[in-house]
Amino acid sequence: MSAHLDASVETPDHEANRLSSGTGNGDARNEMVDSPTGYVDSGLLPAAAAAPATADTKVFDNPVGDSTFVDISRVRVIHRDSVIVRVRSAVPLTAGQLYAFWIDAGHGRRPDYYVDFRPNTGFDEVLRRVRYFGDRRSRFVQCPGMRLRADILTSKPVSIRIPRRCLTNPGRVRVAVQFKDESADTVDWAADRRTFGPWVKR
Ligand SMILES: [Ca+2]
Repeated sequence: MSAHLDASVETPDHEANRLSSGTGNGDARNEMVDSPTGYVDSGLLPAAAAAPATADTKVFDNPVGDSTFVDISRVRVIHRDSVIVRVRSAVPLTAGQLYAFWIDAGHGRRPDYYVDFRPNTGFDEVLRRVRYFGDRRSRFVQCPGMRLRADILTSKPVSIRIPRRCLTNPGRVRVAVQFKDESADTVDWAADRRTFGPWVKR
């Protein structure tokens, strides 16, 4: 994957944003291997490469009982070589829930990336590029190494892991999370509706 660290990319945001249907992901991944498209902001590459293996972690709690069928209780954001988000639910995970994450990678005050998924299902290693909450454009960023986990058979947190290179190696990130019960149409947000948790530095 180091082949993707191409410092010659001038506009990584745009270069990395590839129009995609979201299907045929295997082909898209192969395309990426052959492509010089980089995810890394060339200006940040030397500093990122020399950075010590430090990490920052922020935890923010969410009220229990503020929603039905879905109920976030705690969010932990870890900023290492990947951004890892673990979300505790106060109620058991069930089929028919949708877990949505918005990531602000520091490019202005709005979200930059979005991903959602359902429990116990496969997923494509793809992030959606967004400009604001509710943005549903079909602009995607291939993100090899991304992991999305939600298992209704365990009590483990819902978690995502997104390599920093997919986010153009941000110096800090913050995350907003929404759990939705699609049949009951109830939602719970953390930190709050369309509101991010604290910044988490690298
Ligand atoms: Ca809650």
